[in-house]
Amino acid sequence: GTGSGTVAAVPEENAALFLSPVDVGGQTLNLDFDSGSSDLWVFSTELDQAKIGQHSAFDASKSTTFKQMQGAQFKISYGDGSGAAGVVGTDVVTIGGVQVQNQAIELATDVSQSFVDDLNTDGLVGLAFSNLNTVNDGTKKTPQKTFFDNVMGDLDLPVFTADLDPDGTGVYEFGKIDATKFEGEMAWIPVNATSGFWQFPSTKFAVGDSAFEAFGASPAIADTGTSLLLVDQPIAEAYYSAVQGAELNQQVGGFIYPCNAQLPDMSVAIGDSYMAVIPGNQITFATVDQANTTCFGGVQGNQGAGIQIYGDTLFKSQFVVFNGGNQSLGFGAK
Ligand code: 0ZP
Repeated sequence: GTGSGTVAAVPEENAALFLSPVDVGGQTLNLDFDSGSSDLWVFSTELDQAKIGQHSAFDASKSTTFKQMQGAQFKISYGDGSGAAGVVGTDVVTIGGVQVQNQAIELATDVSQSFVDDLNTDGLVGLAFSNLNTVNDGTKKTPQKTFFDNVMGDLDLPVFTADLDPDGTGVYEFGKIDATKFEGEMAWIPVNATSGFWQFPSTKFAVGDSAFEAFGASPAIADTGTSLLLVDQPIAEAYYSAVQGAELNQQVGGFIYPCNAQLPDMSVAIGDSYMAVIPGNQITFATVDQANTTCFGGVQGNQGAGIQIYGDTLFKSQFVVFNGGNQSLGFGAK
């Protein structure tokens, strides 16, 4: 077996995303680990040089282990409107010492402008369930396995863990649970994987000390590829009604408030019995003006999307285990 492995999660764009070095056929790329999608795609030399710019791009002709997958294509669009499309092959992929011999690698022949502009991200590693993978043979879907699906059976434990740091470099680990990284007992919750996401119920919340139940709250998913904590709109409204001077600003696209406001903690239920607490002082996501007087929160509404997306705002205060064996999530405060 492969055992286990550790790889850095380096913050980029004011910690709006995290990048990790990944070896594809002997070439190192900086990829965004995304538990909200299931495609491993990379900038490739098949892209226009103008779009590659300063990115590292995978050159299949320089890899002795790359095999093309005849006729296979991929096309993915993300929640934020960005996307990529291209051709497909397999190669040896190594992450933190953990290796997969025949990993499906999707080579972008086109990427949306946001990826051109984001100079550090060379692609994504999808870590949701493999049924969401977008590879097709030109006629029908032919979903390929994610890196985690491929390596799971070789790991000491069928898990990967996310330990994103609120103000520095964190780690992703495969095959082990480092119990020194969180406090107390881990809370486990089964996931409903039929949607392809790491999905679980979350119907209780607290703003500071005042707890409430939101009957009919949308299911939540654990998504390392989303920067913010996106809760049902009424929950976000309840949170910001406790913040002096907060308002929903359509131009900015979310709730803003004076940067000198005291932010209450936000707690979200993970299943029935565990409340994950995000400290108020970790909720400011960014400033929105030159003078740094107006701030944009890391908790925002999902604008009626019908799903709550728990992104990096949550991962910065929680150590999270993704267990592919019994399909569950483990949460520990840190
Ligand atoms: C992000 O969180 C962006 C940042 C971002 C986007 C939009 C509005 C924002 C407002 C405030 C703050 C951040 C915002 C990530 C990001 C950060 C920094 C620089 C970036 C430069 C370019 C592009 C993205 C940057 N995006 C989420 C997202 O789409 C927004 C979102 N999430 C909407 C849910 N709904 N994340 C995807 C991975 C991204 C893609 C990774 C772009 C970075 C590059 C997925 O995790 C989302 C997932 C949605 C699903 C869970 C409902 C998805 O689209 N999966 C694809 C599957 C296709 C379903 C089969």
